[in-house]
Formats: sequence, structure tokens, C-alpha cells
Amino acid sequence: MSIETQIVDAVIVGAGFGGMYQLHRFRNMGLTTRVFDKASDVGGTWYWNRYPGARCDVESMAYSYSFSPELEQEWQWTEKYPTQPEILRYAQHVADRFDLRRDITFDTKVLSAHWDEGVGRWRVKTDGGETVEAQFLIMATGCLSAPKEIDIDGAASFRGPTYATHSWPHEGVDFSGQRVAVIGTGSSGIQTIPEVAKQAASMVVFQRTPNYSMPAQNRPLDPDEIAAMKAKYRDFRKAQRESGFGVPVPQPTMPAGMDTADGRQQKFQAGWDEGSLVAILTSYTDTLTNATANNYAQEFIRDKIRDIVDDPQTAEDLCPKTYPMGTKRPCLDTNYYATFNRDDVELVNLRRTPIECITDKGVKTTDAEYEVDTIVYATGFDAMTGALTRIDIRGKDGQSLRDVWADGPVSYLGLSISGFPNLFTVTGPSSPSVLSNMMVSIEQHVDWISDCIQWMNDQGHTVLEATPEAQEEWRAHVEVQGNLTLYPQADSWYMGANVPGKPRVFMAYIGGVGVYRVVCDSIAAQGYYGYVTDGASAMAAK
Ligand code: NA7
Repeated sequence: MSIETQIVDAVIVGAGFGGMYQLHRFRNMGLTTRVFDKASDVGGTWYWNRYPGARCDVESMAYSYSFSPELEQEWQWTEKYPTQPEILRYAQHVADRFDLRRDITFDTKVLSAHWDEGVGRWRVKTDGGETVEAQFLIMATGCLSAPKEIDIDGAASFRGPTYATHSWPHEGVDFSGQRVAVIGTGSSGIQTIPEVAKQAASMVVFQRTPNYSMPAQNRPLDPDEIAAMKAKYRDFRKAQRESGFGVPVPQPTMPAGMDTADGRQQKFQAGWDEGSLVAILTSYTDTLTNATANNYAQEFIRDKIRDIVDDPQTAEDLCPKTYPMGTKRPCLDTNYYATFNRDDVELVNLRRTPIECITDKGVKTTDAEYEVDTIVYATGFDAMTGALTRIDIRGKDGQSLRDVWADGPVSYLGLSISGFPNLFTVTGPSSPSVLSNMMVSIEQHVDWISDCIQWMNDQGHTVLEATPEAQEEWRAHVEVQGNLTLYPQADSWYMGANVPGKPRVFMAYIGGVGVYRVVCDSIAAQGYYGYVTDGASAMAAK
């Protein structure tokens, strides 16, 4: 049976926080919209990443939508840092409150999206056999949503159950009495290791690169502080939008080298006690740009690790030494380092003894075979580009996004790609995205995209495309900005370095969300500088 092709104004791929807000905006603009998501409900990253200990590293009252003051006032967060179940409940509440689900098709993957120049529409095909045509295509597919494939030999031969942090079973996992291996010590590993260790009979943690982590200092929220924030929410939101990371923090006043050793110790200690991802990074003006300044912060964290961890060799193995602090995503934890003081937890340093393969019984390194009952993979994502290139996206002249990005992603503002008309990426590569509070970046992108489409409709334009020249101008700017920092020195997922064969490109804009917003607003105010549009005569295409 063939299903008739539906024609709508917009297709949105993804029903996480980006896709949900975009749908809400489009509805208010009167656009007919279809949203597709492979999950069975809203929530995006928070739908999938249900591993024990999963929590946001941005404070709950800051990691929430600002577009509805009523929503802001009625929702009650319970902890300083929200857990995954609480964030998912929030997403579900938003879906209910704004009646979003009626335009979202769940359990459905978008397989391809091809631009049809003749009619000026995207032809979108799903694994449900449906074809939808849309004037606009919005990719709200998330920055960390395409899991990295397991690149360890023999993974399929293990006879016990395996779990991946990025797609955790909804019913949870009981690790009681189990010998558990955890592979990966990024943010997901660092959050889940202490929780699983509490349950398991024993645990072996396989660490390739140690991370800089700080205690989250999480705690229940006090009713008075909730009320105080709700009273000043409008001002707080403004400060978020104008900040660097989407989290208002005091501006640093001096380079680290100009402070005394005691002064530095006090500032770093204050950041450590505060339990904030950016506090130590923003203690000085040059922590992310000057190797010596960065080393002060590194040493502070390494000393903390040595203080917390009893066994000197384990402590040294947990100390990151091969890249500047902050250039791989730093982590917040709850009892991560102290977990290695448990008699039933062992750390294996894969730099000394690399994994050779997974066997039927467990994990084999160059030194030993570790027999376990269960393996947990916390091995990360094909970040920033994976969710986009895994869909067969073809723009003008049939050119494929995979080919266009073969040497690394290029994009105008992280919003548009030359050669791909009427396609917008929410928090795409070369926008601040992962270097910011995602909620702030998502709302800014969705608002900008919505305003742009409104402008097109008002002007009678039906097609808009970034020029190659403007895209190159932005690409070069992002590269220059990145090269002023220490970020390119790390083998991070920001650089694509975690996925074998992926081109090495710094994929985020480091100028800060406040500056970036000014740039985007200026581009809009100039009649969308860097874009070409069709004339009013092309209205017939719709
Ligand atoms: P990350 O941060 O990419 O961490 C993945 C971890 O898995 C990291 O420690 C990797 O070591 C390790 N890894 C990956 N592949 C292997 C293999 N083959 N062998 C051993 N170890 C491996 O992903 P997360 O899910 O923790 O966090 C992603 C983001 O989500 C996080 O930054 C937050 O923004 C939210 P490596 O460092 O590559 O040596």
C-alpha cells in the first residue's frame, strides 16, 4: 500500500529540547509541522541516557526553558543539579503543557532528506515508509546523540550482558552480586562508576585517558533559593544570554601568573567548593589560552586527586597530565575519585596495558584477562556531526552532506550549510553549542531560525541559502578563535579525535554565547548578510 506524500511547511528531526521548542515556535507562527524522533517519547539525550548517576552538569534552574515565564514559575526543581529522571519529567511536562505530541511521530527514524530544486522542498523519508515534503528542514538532532561504534576487537564474543550508557534499559539494571567492567572515563563513566560500584560485587574500570573532574557539591534546593531565583528570573535569563558559557559567572580580572600562589589556591579552592563546571576555568583570564596558566589549575586538581585517593599508583593513574584542563570536556562527579578507595574497585590504566580484545569471559589487556559478568560501555559519541551524517542528506545538485563534510564540518554560523537551502541545524558545528549551557544555545538558535523564516515569509522569499563566501568567512573566524586557545591540543571529541578516521577540526565556536548572539542578530539586521534568497516571483514554488 502506498502512503500519500504529505506536504507541510516544516519537518523537524528530533524531539529533544531543540525540536520541542522549534515546534512550539512554528505552531505560533501558523506553520504546519511534522516532527520525527526515533525515541518513543520526547526528551532527546535525556530519553536515552538513563544510566545510574546520569545528571546534568548545569544547575537545574539555569538548565530550563526561558521562553515561558509561566512554565518557569510553575515547575519545581528539587536539586541543584537535576537527575536524568527529573529532566525527562520536565520535558514530558512541557510536551503536555504545550500539547506538542500531536505533531510528533515517535519510534520513527528519518532515513533521508533530499532537496528537490524543482519544487523548492525537502523530500524526507522515514523508516516507517512515510514520505513528507517540507519547505523547511530543521535538524534538531543533538550534538551528542549518535553513539560511537565500539572499536574494540571481539566485543561480540562476550557471553554476559553488555550495556551502553547512551542507550540504557528503561527498566534499569540490577548489578547486585555482579563482577562489572566499565570501559570509558568521560562524563558518563565518571557519573555512573560510583553508583554501579555501590551495587556490584566488584568493578574493574578501564581508563584510557583520565579526566579532570570536580565534585558537583550537589544538594537539595532550598525553597527560599527557588523563590529568590523565581523572583529574579527575567534578569537571570538576560545575564545567561549575555554570558560566555550560558552560565553567568563573575568575569575574571587578571591572568593567573599575576596572582600569588596563595591567591590562586584560594580561587581554585572556591571553585572546587562551589561545584561548578566553569568556576575554575573562569578564575583567570588566560586559563584556556596560556599553557602555564592552565597548568596551575591542572596542578590544583591533581593535588586533590592525590589527597583523595589512598593508593599512590592509582592516584597517579587518575591524574590527567597529557592535555590542558578544560580542553576535553571537564566533569562534575559525586564521589568519583573516592570510589577507587573501595577494596572491590580496581583501575586499569590502558596507557600502560592496552586492551587487546574482549573475550567470551571479559576484557583482555596486554597484561591480564579480567573475568567479569557484565560490561558497561561508556565510550562516547560521534559528536556534533554523527547525527547529521548518518542521515542521507542531499542538497543542491544531489550533493551529499557526508561528501561535503568529508574533511570536517563546514557551516555558516552552525545554522546553515551552503548548498543546502532552507535547511537549518539547531546547535550545529561552529556554533557555541557544547561549550555552553545547551538550553541557552538551543533557544537562541530556534528563535533565530523562526525569525528568519518569518522574515522570509514577510518578504515573499521562499528559498534562502548561505553563500560559500560567508560560510568560509565564518569557518576561518571559528578556526582562528579556536587556535587562540588550548583546545586544539587535546584529542577530544570537540576535535573529532575520539572517532578513528574522523577529520581533526575544532567543531565549536569559542567566542561565547553573548558575542555569538550579537553576531547572529547583526546578520539578521543586515537583511541576512551572507545569505541569498529567491525573489517574490518564486512564491509559486510553495
Ligand atoms: P566521552 O567523554 O567521549 O568519554 C568516552 C570515554 O570512553 C573516554 O574515556 C574514552 O577514552 C573512552 N573510550 C572510547 N573508546 C575507547 C576504547 N576503544 N577503549 C578504551 N576507552 C575508550 O563520552 P561520554 O559519554 O562520557 O560523555 C560525552 C558527553 O556527554 C560529555 O562530555 C558531556 O558533554 C555529556 P579517550 O578519552 O578517548 O582516551
